[in-house]
This record gives sequence, C-alpha cells and structure tokens, in this order.
Amino acid sequence: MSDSDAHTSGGATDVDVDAVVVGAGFSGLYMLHRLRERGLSVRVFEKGEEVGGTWYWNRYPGARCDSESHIYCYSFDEDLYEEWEWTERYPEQPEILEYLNFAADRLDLRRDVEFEREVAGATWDDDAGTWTVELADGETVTTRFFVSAVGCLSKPMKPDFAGLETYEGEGYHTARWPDGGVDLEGKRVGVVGTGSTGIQFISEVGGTAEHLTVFQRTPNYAVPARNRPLEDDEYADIKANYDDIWERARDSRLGMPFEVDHLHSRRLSDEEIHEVLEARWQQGGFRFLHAFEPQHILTDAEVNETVSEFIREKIRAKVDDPETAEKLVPSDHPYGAKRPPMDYGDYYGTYNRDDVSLVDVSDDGEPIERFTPSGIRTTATEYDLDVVVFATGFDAMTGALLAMDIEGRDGLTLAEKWQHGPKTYLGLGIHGFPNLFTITGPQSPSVLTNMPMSIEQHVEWIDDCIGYLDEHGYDRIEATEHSEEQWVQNTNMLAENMLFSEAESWYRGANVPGKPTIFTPFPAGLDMYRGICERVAREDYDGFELG
Ligand code: N01
Repeated sequence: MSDSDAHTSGGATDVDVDAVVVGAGFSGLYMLHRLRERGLSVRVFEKGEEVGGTWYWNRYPGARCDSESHIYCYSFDEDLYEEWEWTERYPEQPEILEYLNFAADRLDLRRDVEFEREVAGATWDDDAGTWTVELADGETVTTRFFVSAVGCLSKPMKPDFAGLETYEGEGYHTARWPDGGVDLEGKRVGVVGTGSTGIQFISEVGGTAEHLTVFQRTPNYAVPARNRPLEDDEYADIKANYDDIWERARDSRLGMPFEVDHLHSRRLSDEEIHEVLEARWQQGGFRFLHAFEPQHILTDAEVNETVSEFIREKIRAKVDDPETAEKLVPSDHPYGAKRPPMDYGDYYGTYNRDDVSLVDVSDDGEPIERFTPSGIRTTATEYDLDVVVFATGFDAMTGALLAMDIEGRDGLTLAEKWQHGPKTYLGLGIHGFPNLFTITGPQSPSVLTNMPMSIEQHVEWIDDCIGYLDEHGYDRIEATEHSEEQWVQNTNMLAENMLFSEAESWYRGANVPGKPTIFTPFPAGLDMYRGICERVAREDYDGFELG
C-alpha cells in the first residue's frame, strides 16, 4: 500500500497505515518483518542514514559487542543464521552493521524504512482510536499502532561541564563518532569516562595518540573478553547445534546459553571457589558471570565480595605502579551492580605505558573544575588537550522515548506521567497510552540480557497481541493502572533484594543529573519474564483492557 492511501483494518478506523515503528535497529527491523508477514501496512521511521540503530551510531574505535557473536543475531530465521558467518568470538561494530544490512536485504525490509526521518512526537485520538505521529519535517501520519523501537541506550549523555563552550579543541561523544573516523595520531587526547565504552576505546587507542589522558571518576571491574577468531570446526559445531543453543538461551536468565558451574558457592571451600573463578576468568566474557548462578552473585553480598576481590587482585597484578593500580581498583560498588564491562585488549596493562596516564577525578582525587580553551582544568592542575572524547554514556532506558513528545489519553504526556520515574506494565504497555508498544521498554529485562533474545521475545509478543486484537475484533489495548502499579512495585521489590541499589548506575538513572532514581530493568531474568508474558497472553491479555 502506498504512503498516502487511507486504510481500514481491524476496527472501523481510517488510518494512513496500520503501524508506525520508530527505529530500524534489531527491534524495529524484526517488528517490521513480523507485522508485514501478518499483512499489516507498516512505516518505519529511522533517524540515521541506514539500518543498525545502536550499531549505526556507535562507531568509535574499539566498538564491539559483549555478547558472543553466534548468539548476537536473530534466531527466528534459520536461513539467516545458517548463511551468515561471524569472524570473531565477539562481533565488531562494522560486522554487526553489515549483518543487519544483510538481514534487511534478505527480508526485503528496506522498502518500508524511511531514513533520516525523525519522529518528533505522537498524539492519541481517543475518539478515533488512532495515533497521529508527527515527523520532525512536519509530516503527520495516522496509525492504529505506535511501536517504539528506539533502544535503551540511544540518547547520548554529555555532562554539562562548566566552560565547555570555551574549549577550542576537537570534542566527540563516542555515540556520535564521525563516520570517517578521527585521526588521533600525534595528538594529546583526553577521555572522560571508564564505563564499557571508555574501556573499549582506551584499550584500542592507547599508544596511538601522542598522549592519552584518562579522566576516571569511578573505577570499574573489567573482565577479559578473550576475543579471537572463530575456528572453522568450532563454528561448524555451533551451526550443528543451533536449535539447542537457542532453546537454552531463551530459557536462561541472561538470554545466553551458558551452563553455570555451581548454583551457589555454599559448601565450596575458598580454594574451590577460587578455582572455579580462575577457570571462568580464563574463559572470559559473560561466561565469568556464570561461575555461579548469576542471580546468586547479584544477591549474596558475601559471594559477591569474593568475586569482586578476585577481580581486584587481577587488576593489581596487571598494573606496575601500585598507586595507579589502587586508583583502578573499584571499591565503591559490588561487581555486577553496574553493567560489567569487558576488556578486549589489555585495558589495565595500557596504564603501564608512558604515553597513557590516569587522572582520578573522583571527589577523593582532583575533580574536573571546568573546560578551558586549551583543555580540562581539575582542582589540581590543567591538562592541555587537542581532542576530548566523551565516553560519558547515555540517558538510558527512558531518554530516547521521552525525546519524543508523546501525548496519550486525556492530554497526558509521557513526560508528565514519568516525571517521578518510568511506569509500565511488563515494559510493553503504558496505562493512559493505548495501542503504544515499547520494545525493550523500562521494567523489561532488556539491558540485563543478551539483547536480540529479549527483542525477539518482545516483538513476537507484540505481534501475537495485535493478531489477537484483530481476530477478536478489538480496536485497542491499554494496560490497566492496577496492573502497571503492581508491575512497577514488583520490579522495584525484586531489585531491592539484589545488590543493584549499591551502585550509582545508569540502571537506576543515577548518571543523569536530576533524573529520578529508580531501578529500571526487570531483574529476575528473561526466563521468568517470558513465562509471565506467556501467561498474560494465554489469559486473554490479563492486566490489559481490550476494547
Ligand atoms: O556509559 P556508562 P558507557 N565527570 O554510563 C563517566 C552498553 N555498552 O557508554 O561511573 C566524569 O557506563 C562515568 O563515571 P561514573 C553497556 O550496557 C555495551 O560506557 O558515573 N566522569 C562512567 O565512567 C554499557 O553499560 C557495549 O562515576 C563522568 C562513564 O562516564 C552502556 O552501554 C559497549 C561524568 C559513563 O559510563 C553504557 O556504557 C559499550 C562526569 N561529569 C557500551 N559523567 C558492548 O556490548 C559521566 N562520567 C560492547
């Protein structure tokens, strides 16, 4: 159907299109595919110039996914994963982008994606039972279903440093890295931030610049990823066992098919615990978190301290200068309470180089006072810098959703509704916002899991739900206030019983000044969450009102 055709489907409503999807990353592309297969007309609006979402924007040196490549892809189409060949254990950004382009071509998705088109907002018309989606260029589109596929980590967060506007050097946020790259050779480069991104970047460019100065506010626990090329026989084995791999990934806490060595550490001696951790350290990546049941590590303070101390000792052993080593050793939060970063090179060893230095900008060190025309001034001294790289993260989970001006029933905006923190039912629906679906929305497992697994579960649930509405002659679906309240309370309660509250993390919105501090992802695992969603659907969308 052409863009301008009026359309009647499901209920009695005239709309331009059945569904509008925002974003053409992993989520938006699969949503398009599913809804189109169902016979719905769909328009996807994508701000970027091509498909990819996160992997389109994050092009900084060293950008790579922490999920292993063989599970960081779609599982719904055997041809896709049989045909595609990953080259390394962890996929690098250009390869993921290539993969998503491959998937888009194979499924013929591009013809329904409109690039460089930003959705400015959407307004619900309660009488008509439709959304009017407003594009930044002024066009409006009416639709029955408005689906957000904007991602959890897509609105960059750049702190409002004093004097930033006076800085005369080059400045780049890692999530908006220029397409053609940045020449760092022979330059004095500063990096602010040592989260997953900063750590990848620093390992990659240490030794490239004339001097690299790392401004670290909080040290982090980086576990070696142990990246390497995928061997032919290993890949053949993966391909022969994909059915089993997907089944185990779907039924797991983290959306990963890894076995745990021990459910918990009780009854193991200190020596045995150490052996288990050492073996997992050698395996690397998220397999380390599976030494014990991940839930156990994130719940039991004592075992967490053992794991945390194990990593601290590893850091101390890597760094030559004991003073620098102590600055790099995290002590303010338990391992896993913040998203654990991975080390793809020799992150800690990088600090042994003469051309790399670490500045502790925590309150106990020399906090950043301001930017100056020539660089960064801390409370102790001034650092002259040709380039400053902001690896300062994202307004996570809600930032990209709230960047759109979304107005629901009775003129209530999403920003008003969420002024004290996000509230959803299952992370999929929002009371007051009928026929709006959020893929990997707040209070769903999303960022605590291997994302494609969570995305597929969400997309399939939404698609099935739309099918159910149409089959039963319903026009609209909306989460009830009660089910939403209970879901939010439930998510908070689960998180409070874990160690997450002991870190000032983006999981809790604590990284963005003024943002309400509330733990946002659903923390009890993809397996449990999937079961809940399946029950809700089975019981005629229990907790939603259909009409
Ligand atoms: O962002 P972050 P990120 N002054 O928020 C510092 C995913 N990801 O882009 O900890 C000084 O984790 C801040 O310091 P502090 C992954 O889920 C995945 O690194 O707040 N410093 C911190 O060090 C990840 O968790 C992959 O004290 C300031 C850093 O900036 C998520 O994205 C790769 C500051 C921000 O760390 C976000 O990671 C990369 C200030 N005013 C990312 N403000 C893969 O899968 C902030 N900081 C590979």
